[in-house]
Amino acid sequence: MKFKLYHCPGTRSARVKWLLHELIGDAFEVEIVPLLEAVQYTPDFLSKNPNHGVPVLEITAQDGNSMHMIESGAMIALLADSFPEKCLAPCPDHLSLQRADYLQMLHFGASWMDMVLWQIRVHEHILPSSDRDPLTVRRYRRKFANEIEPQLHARLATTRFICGDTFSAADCVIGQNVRWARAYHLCAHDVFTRYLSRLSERPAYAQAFSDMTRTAGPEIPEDSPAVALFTG
Ligand SMILES: N[C@@H](CCC(=O)N[C@@H](CS)C(=O)NCC(=O)O)C(=O)O
Repeated sequence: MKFKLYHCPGTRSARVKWLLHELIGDAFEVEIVPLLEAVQYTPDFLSKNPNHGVPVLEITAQDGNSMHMIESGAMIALLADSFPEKCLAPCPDHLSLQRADYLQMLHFGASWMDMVLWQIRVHEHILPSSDRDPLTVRRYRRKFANEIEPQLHARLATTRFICGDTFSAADCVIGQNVRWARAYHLCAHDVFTRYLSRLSERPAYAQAFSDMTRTAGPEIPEDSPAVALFTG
């Protein structure tokens, strides 16, 4: 199998880049998709992902057939299971509580937690100012602080990683989300600082995030063509 990741630094595609580095080092191709230049809305990119987002993971089989995966949670789950010798996911061969907890945290990160952060992002940084809804931002900031953060805090106060004392692929999702949340001044407690510092000791983590050169904040420049094309 060959892998090619369509990626934009500082976005959800870093989750998948991180896991690929954990699993296969540098043995995959990366194509940068400059989201601010609206490349995700070109016909060529839309033919790969009609939802106009990164990550896209192109998987090419030995017979030359290929497909595009367009959901980061599915990519993480598939990749971790595909390299069992790396031990980044509890074994799928039999039903175990560890496997149930791991899948639950992976999907909690890629769907529920992600959804809350995305609402904040959309209404604080992406929509044109006339379309932004401060009530939505307040609601989801409150939801994150009162419901999401305490669940993560309770886990990380007693274990080194999100599913216990062993690093798993679920940490690639939750860890990237915690970084994302901190850019919005959420997950500010020391327990999250210590979690990120444990994660950052991993060479694959450093590789995944080393391409983040943007020094500007999370705001999208008003003159980016992506603003007018953005659909939510
Ligand atoms: N559910 C998707 C969400 C992907 C997504 O929304 N990616 C954002 C970057 S973090 C994107 O590419 N947005 C560009 C756009 O919607 O125009 C996943 O996690 O794989």
